[in-house]
Amino acid sequence: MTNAPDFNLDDALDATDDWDDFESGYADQLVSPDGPDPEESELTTGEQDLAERHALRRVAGLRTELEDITEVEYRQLRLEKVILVGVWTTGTVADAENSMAELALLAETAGSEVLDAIYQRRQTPDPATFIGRGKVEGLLEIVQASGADTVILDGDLAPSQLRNLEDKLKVKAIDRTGLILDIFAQHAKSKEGQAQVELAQLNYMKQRLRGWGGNLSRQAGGRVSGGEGIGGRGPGETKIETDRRRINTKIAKLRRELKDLKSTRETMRQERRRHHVPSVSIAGYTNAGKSSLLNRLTDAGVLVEDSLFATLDPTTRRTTTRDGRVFTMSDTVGFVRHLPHQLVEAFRSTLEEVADSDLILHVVDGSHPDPEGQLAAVREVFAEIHASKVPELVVINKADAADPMVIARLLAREPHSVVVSAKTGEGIDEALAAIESELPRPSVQFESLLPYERGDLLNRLHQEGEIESLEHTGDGTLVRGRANADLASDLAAYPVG
Ligand SMILES: Nc1nc2c(ncn2[C@@H]2O[C@H](COP(=O)(O)OP(=O)(O)OP(=O)(O)O)[C@@H](O)[C@H]2O)c(=O)[nH]1
Ligand SMILES: [Mg+2]
Repeated sequence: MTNAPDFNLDDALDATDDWDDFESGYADQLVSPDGPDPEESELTTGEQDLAERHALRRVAGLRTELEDITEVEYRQLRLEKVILVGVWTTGTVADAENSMAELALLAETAGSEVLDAIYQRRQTPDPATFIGRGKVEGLLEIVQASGADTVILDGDLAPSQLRNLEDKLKVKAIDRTGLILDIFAQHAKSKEGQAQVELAQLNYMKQRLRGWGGNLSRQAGGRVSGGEGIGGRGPGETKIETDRRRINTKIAKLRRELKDLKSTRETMRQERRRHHVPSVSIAGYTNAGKSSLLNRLTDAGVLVEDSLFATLDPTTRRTTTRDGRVFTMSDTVGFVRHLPHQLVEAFRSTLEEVADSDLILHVVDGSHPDPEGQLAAVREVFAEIHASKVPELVVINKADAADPMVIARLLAREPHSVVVSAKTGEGIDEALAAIESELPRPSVQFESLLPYERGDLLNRLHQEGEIESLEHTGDGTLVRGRANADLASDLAAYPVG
């Protein structure tokens, strides 16, 4: 026995009570977008608001074509025709539709064509099939009528739920986590980024393997064969059929590699600390304009794209305040609601840099339908990576495209914020001034008379310290200002008078 799965698919299916025997006679009602879901009414006895609760709704006006991506990219990326499926448990209709719109963007970013999007109101997702079991029949008809080859579920599903859906629908079923992992796999460029994504994917697949018991190789359903499309990139499903042990070996190897890569970065970080160079991290929701802002603030020239998770590999630029103090500014991977835990774990060393910085520029897209939701989602990740203690300056971006009422609402809610447009340059000077005043200041006040042969100390002062006054005298340079403790102790060798 190379693997000892304690999971038995048949038992698991039995545990989903009447799944196999379930006779749905409701197909007609189910296809209608607002039809009731009689099968769930037993669960919610007394609830009369059935039409609302059980509606299998279509998301109105959802974009189904990749509008702003070129034909070439479109052909290259378009691998699947997908149907999005959500379960709406709490919140307003607008929340549910925003969530589905985001799922649609994610799917398009992964290269899919979204044919349809439906969601159902339920108290909790069905343990066997996520959406109500009766609704699966309706979904099957939509799948068949539209020619979809994949359904994407808006949630983090149990392996058995995905499996049940695949069995019923005869097409591939992917959850939100799998979709996001797939985008990361497509976008990772650096060695470290690729290793991080692969680690996250393997951890995700490892859990799925256990779920599928003896059937270790996940079969892609429908027209999509293994190795292609969402969930098939990266480590490659064809390679994982042997056993979990191979995955574990690979995970251990990746962890070692990542540790080595981390130590290189750690050295750089220590070097920066030794020289007391303050660091600023640009963080925020994906597509908020973080890379655009870095470009604006430092001429970094990094990739900007109207796509989710365009940036995966962090970029750090050395820059200076207008009075000449050196600091670094880094752009990093964007966050998203319910960022898969596997990714947070795998990207921990990248994210530690955010937690370790002196200031976080929290960029939020002021033109997004739910900027407050984005701020909250990002702060959840800050808490998870222990970055909540780092001073945060909120940068409300895309002022050129945002509703002034929304900007006013955000300003009232986030008093420590600046409003900018990385696109037009509006507010950038104010943002720079705010950043400069937030940077940690050298701690020691000093006054020295530096002999002219100590130009090196004067140089360091320009870079690491703050010079309040400087005068060239017959005996040397008379200089007064603030310096960090190290530099101040060197300067103390040259007291005035
Ligand atoms: N209208 C407008 N669009 C902007 C502004 N800033 C950025 N954008 C656009 O927003 C999209 C995303 O910009 P990026 O800078 O790539 O965003 P990001 O936060 O780095 O995104 P990821 O790396 O994908 O997480 C691009 O299409 C930008 O052109 C702005 O101030 N106004
Ligand atoms: Mg970016």
